[in-house]
Amino acid sequence: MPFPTNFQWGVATASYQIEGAPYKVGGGRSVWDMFCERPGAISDRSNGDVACDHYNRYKEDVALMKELGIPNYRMSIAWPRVIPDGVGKVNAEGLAFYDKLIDELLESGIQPHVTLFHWDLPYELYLKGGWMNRDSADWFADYAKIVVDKLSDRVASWMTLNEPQCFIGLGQHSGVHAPGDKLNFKEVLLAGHHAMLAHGKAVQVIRAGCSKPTRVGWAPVGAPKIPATNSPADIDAAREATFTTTSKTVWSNTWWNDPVFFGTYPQQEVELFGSDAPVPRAGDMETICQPLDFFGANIYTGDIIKADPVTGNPIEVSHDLGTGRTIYHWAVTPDALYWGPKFFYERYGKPIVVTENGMGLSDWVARDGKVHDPQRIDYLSRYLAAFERAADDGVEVEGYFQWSFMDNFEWYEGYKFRFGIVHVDYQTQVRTPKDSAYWYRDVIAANGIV
Ligand code: GCO
Repeated sequence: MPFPTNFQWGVATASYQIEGAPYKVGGGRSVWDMFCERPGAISDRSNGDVACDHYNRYKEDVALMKELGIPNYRMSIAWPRVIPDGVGKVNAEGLAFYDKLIDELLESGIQPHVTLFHWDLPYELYLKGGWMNRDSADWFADYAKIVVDKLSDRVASWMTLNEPQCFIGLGQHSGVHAPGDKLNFKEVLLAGHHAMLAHGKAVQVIRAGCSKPTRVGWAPVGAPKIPATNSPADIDAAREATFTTTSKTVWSNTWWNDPVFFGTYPQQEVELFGSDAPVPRAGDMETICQPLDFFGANIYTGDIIKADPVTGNPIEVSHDLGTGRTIYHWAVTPDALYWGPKFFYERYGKPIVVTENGMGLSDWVARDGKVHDPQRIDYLSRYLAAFERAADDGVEVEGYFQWSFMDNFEWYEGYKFRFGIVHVDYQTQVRTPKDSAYWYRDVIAANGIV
């Protein structure tokens, strides 16, 4: 059995995607509230005002998690719910919501894994420049301290930022996520630098504020490359492609993880980005590079790479014609959960936590009252088999968080794309565990795929 006995099986969600009631009892506005008001920004014209109404139904949701035998829950905190203006006055009622939620989880035997930032930046901070403002690192550290002081007596697992590639890249470069900006590349990288500083400062706050043993990490996009064949040349090419970047893009593994784990920006990208690359101030890289306990990554798919027969250089090749696709049209590539953990473990040397993995579909309640999602079961079982193989090959694996516990607000796709193992009827808020939820319960009980 390659998964260790203390392996963390879990599910993941994020505040804006499930909670609803963003302004309830004193909460503030986030950039996602702003973005959703923009005509055309969200494909079904929806927003997170109600979402899964988790704010009001958290007890029911936790009870369902317990019933489904889920021992670990990755959740995030809405910064503007806790500090409506992002800095300054704390909204006691907002903080109390998370306090009650954590108690409810622990009373149900479920360990909370808290992400401090899953994209709902306070709107008031956006007006001050958001991540473009170097002070954002301190704003975030101050917010982290409020949360850590309140919850760290009970929360022993923390993640700072979710997917900087997305909230910086999609949020401020391509503009398809909140706040919807299209900055030039130099400014994008500057915002990213500040986000990494925020990460480092938050890690310091967590370490200083926690009295009991605590695991700390972050949850970037993990974009592994998959070798086209098992030839050593293709494997080397895939490894090289996983850790290099060929254009001015933030879709990089190394741009974000090298500073955080090694304290340096990757030289190859610094050269490629030229004068767009940020110039760190004295001490910045030391602040960014705080000791972390695990390598977290959200992994959904991977590109296929082979070695150029003459030069050996990586070349991207198409997925096989007719390859299975998720509702986002992401290729179904289970080997991403073999090669990703393997390459990341080789380079960064930390135990791997898959902080997200799952399949978006458009599923519905069938005439028999159940939700049949055989494709999701097949997807998850293939990916888990690959992860298990990585463990078998000596990769230290610490946890796996399925995205997502329940259907929710899927950003610019609104409520059309469903990632849950629990179906949510948005008219009635009725939750229906899908077939995959019962399947996952059995996987967890067996500590591996069944
Ligand atoms: C992500 C996000 C999730 C998405 C999921 C599916 O980190 O991209 O963490 O919020 O909903 O990945 O797209």
